[in-house]
This record gives sequence, structure tokens and C-alpha cells, in this order.
Amino acid sequence: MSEMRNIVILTGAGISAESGIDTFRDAGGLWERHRVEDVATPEAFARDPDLVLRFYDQRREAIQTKEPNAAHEALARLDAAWDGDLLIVTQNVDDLHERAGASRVLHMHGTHLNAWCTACDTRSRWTGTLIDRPGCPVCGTPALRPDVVWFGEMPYEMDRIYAALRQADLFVSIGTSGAVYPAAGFVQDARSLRVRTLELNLEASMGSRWFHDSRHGPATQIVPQWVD
Ligand code: BV8
Repeated sequence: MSEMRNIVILTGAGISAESGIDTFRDAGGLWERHRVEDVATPEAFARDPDLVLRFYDQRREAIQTKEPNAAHEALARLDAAWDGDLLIVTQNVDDLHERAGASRVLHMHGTHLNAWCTACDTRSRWTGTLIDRPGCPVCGTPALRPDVVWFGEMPYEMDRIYAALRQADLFVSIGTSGAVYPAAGFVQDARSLRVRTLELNLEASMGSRWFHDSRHGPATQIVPQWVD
């Protein structure tokens, strides 16, 4: 990595799998007999808000009992030591990168820690349960939803992500199936920008063919090996 100055790292559910957080594929994409794609949408929220709020309350509760693993810790070490540009773009709504000590983290699909008031359009740190329809801490209206990006919604800070890719020398994808866009397209964007690309994943993903190099194995083994 010595000749690399600017690194963009994309992480997906696979980096948190060994912390005990189900990936979308491992859960068979199912939760209470519902496909995640059918719950994580504005239409599902409009149709059955209790179902969606219960889904996110349960996911938040599960995340809060989990700890960062050796892969999160290795990226945090890299973040602390790297004197070039470095951006960890995560698709995950958990906060395990931050709890491992990483600071240059961008949650393109939001985070389970925040709620979004659809009445006054403010976001606030949230640790309670949304199913009880608590009032917004700013306007008091009981109109809070999880501050996560659902299917059909625009991911956060896309301009910042593409700007980082344009400056990058290396794009690394860790623990993602390459099933969901626009994240799944970043490797192609990187290739078109002549950026070196590396995939670190348990197995070949849907995007493996786009990577210059791939290393397969559990993230807690292959990420520290790459970083250290
Ligand atoms: C958008 C937050 C554009 C919520 C998530 C029709 C209508 C509307 C949109 C679309 C459509 N058709 C296609 C689309 C685009 C759509 C899409 O891509 N759909 C897919 C299903 C085809 N995308 C969107 O809608 C996105 N927005 O396109 O906006 C737009 C333009 C203009 C105007 C408006 C909009 C928004 C998508 C965001 C959805 N929200 N999450 C929540 O988390 O609850 S997506 C969610 O699923 C994750 O964030 C992540 O992105 C995705 C799951 O992917 P992975 O993280 O990769 O997890 P997965 O389980 O799939 O894979 C795990 C991997 O880890 C595997 O490869 C496995 O091998 C590996 N692994 C497992 N264990 C380990 C491991 N690796 C290492 N070590 C291990 N131990």
C-alpha cells in the first residue's frame, strides 16, 4: 500500500457478521417472514408503520448488544495511522466502526442511532423505541422514523463519496455482496477512474469480476492481514 495516498473503503454487512449482526443474505433476507426489501421501504412504512418500527426497534436493540470485531479494529488502526485521505463508506446502520475508534466514517444508508422527524425534518440521536410513537425532541410531534435510507430513497452524501473516489488511488470493498446500488456500482466507478480495486470478502461477490484483486475469507482474518 506504500504507493497509495488516498483510500476509499466500502463496508457492508459482512464486516459486522462476526460481531453477531446478521447479514441480509445470512438472514435469508427474511425477518418475521418478511423480505427485508419489503420492510425497508417508504411504501411499507406507509402501509404498516408498526411492522417497520418494530423491525427497526428490534434491530437497534440487537446492535446495542454487539461489539466491534478485529476487522473494525484493524480499519480503526489504519484510520488513525494513515496520513493520506481515507474514507470508510459504510452501508451498515450499526456504529461498530465508530465504537472501534474509526473517525473518518460515512454512513451512506444512515444509522440506527438517529431518528428522523418527518414533521419538522430534523434528525436526533435516539435510543428509545419508536413503536411507542414518542414525540420529536424538537417539535414534539409523534412523527419519528428511523434515520436509515430505505429502498427507493437517495443514499446520503453521494457527492462526497464520488469526490473521494475521484481522488482515490485505492478502492477497497469489504463484506458486501454487491447486491444493492449505488454502492454496488462504486467498483465500476473506481475502475473508470483508473483507481486500483481490491475486494476483501468471505466469498466471491456479485461484483468480484470488477476487482483487480480479491482475497476471500472471514473479515476478522483478511482485514487485519491487509491492514497490518
Ligand atoms: C437508490 C439501510 C436512487 C436500511 C439499505 C426499484 C425501485 C427503486 C430502487 C431500485 C429498484 N431497483 C433497483 C433499485 C435500486 C435499489 C437497489 O439496489 N435494489 C436492489 C435490491 C436491486 N437501491 C436503492 O433503492 C438505493 N437508492 O437507488 O436511489 C434514487 C435516485 C433518485 C431518486 C431516488 C432514489 C437505496 C438502497 C439502500 C437500502 N437500504 N440499508 C437497513 O439497513 O435496514 S440496503 C442494505 O442492504 C444494506 O445497507 C446494504 O446496502 C444491503 C445489503 O448488502 P450487504 O451489506 O452487502 O449485505 P449482504 O447480506 O447482501 O451481503 C453480505 C456479504 O458479506 C456477502 O457478500 C457475504 O459473503 C459477506 N460476508 C458474510 N460473512 C462475512 C462476510 N465477509 C467477510 N467476513 C465474514 N465473516
